[in-house]
Amino acid sequence: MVLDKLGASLKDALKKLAGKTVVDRAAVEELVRDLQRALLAADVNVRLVKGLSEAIRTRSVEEQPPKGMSVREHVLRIVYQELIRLMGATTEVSLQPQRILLAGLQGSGKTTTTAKLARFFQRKGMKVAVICADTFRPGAYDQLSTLCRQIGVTCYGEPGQEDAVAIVTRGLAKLPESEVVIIDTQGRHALEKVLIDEIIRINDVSRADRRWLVMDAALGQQASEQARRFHEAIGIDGVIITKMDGTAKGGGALSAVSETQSGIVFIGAGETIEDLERFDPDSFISRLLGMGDLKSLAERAEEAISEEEVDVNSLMRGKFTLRDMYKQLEAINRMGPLKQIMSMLPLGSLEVPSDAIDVTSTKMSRYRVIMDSMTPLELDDPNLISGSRIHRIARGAGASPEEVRELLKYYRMMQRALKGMRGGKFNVQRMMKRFSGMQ
Ligand SMILES: Nc1nc2c(ncn2[C@@H]2O[C@H](COP(=O)(O)OP(=O)(O)OP(=O)(O)O)[C@@H](O)[C@H]2O)c(=O)[nH]1
Ligand SMILES: [Mg+2]
Repeated sequence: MVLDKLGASLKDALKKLAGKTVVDRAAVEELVRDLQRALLAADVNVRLVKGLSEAIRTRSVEEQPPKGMSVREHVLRIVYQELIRLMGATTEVSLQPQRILLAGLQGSGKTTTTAKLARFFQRKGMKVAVICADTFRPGAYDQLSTLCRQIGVTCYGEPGQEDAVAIVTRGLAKLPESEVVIIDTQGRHALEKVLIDEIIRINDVSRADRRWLVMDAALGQQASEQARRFHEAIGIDGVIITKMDGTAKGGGALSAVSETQSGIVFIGAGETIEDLERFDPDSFISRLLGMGDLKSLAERAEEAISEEEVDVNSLMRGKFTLRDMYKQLEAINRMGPLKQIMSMLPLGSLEVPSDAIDVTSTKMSRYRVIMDSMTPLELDDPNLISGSRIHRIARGAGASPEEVRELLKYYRMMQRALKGMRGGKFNVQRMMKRFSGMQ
């Protein structure tokens, strides 16, 4: 896996959060600092790291956890979503006939990637050809044609010819049969004007369908500037990051993609023609964090939200019965035992403090059992419940009268909290958090 080190430190940061008994502002702040450290060490753009930190802070405080999701899971989910956002858009690779123009600085891996891409489309059953439009590097045509020979792909070039634009025009005219044509261009060691001017002209004459920027993963912080300049020149609609196998600093190139308003299309992680991988932000982050399952946790939360059961309107009118509270407890239960959810997170060998999990979920299920032995009338109007009813309910539930009183106390606390909240944002989850604070 590329970026192992970044993955490890991100995982550590999340483990630390998972191990906390309470997830409050201070815990979020600590998490943000840990994430910053990890991302900056991998050379992720400073401005982007700041943006991500802000987003995590604000969203953790302002957004309400989806029904049935704990604050801890809510924060983890936000982190996950923001990391994905950092990776830019999800890209599509069309399998229609198309012309692809590759741009990039010297040595970024354009020529190698041209052959890798030819292989990719060839494997999809498409007829592929490439054009060597690099008139700058000596032996550029030989390098590309040698690679193409290995995979039986046509390579058009005119060694000795100096006009790259003319080569592209003639090449395209000679390759009418090809469904995919990939154009390899020259690279310079810096963003010289000649380089930019030429790529603009090649882009025009080739009428390229895709303009992909090839960037070396080791670029670090300079990656953003480079991406921006190429984007201004020809409008980059996808980035290919090469040499991800050889650096711990790939975060710079990975995050530079946000400068182009596009996404990472492929990742090169090796020198052979087969070493090209499609890039999907979601699965990349999941793999990086070692939490393939976090995605399914997020999906479960979406489901829980869509099964909206509590009549928010009646709650807003001030009517909050034990029945509503029961539904809340059920929603939480539907998410599965907290323990199971925690086990989906990348905690590895970490022991989650059991009082953070067990007491809360045990108490929740106790409360549900107690409510099961109440009459419908009592559930709708908890004020009816006093003296002898308390004893009856307790007996029916195999509980002590004390427990029933505790439940009623909790109910009143929630009711009060709701009244105080009317007109403001409705957040049963936050109340559920107080629930765990009551232990
Ligand atoms: N390890 C590794 N090496 C790579 C990868 N991609 C390219 N390389 C190597 O990087 C070096 C430069 O690659 P080229 O494809 O020649 O780069 P270029 O952008 O065409 O360079 P110029 O034509 O000079 O601008 C070569 O030695 C490649 O083998 C990769 O994903 N991993
Ligand atoms: Mg080259």
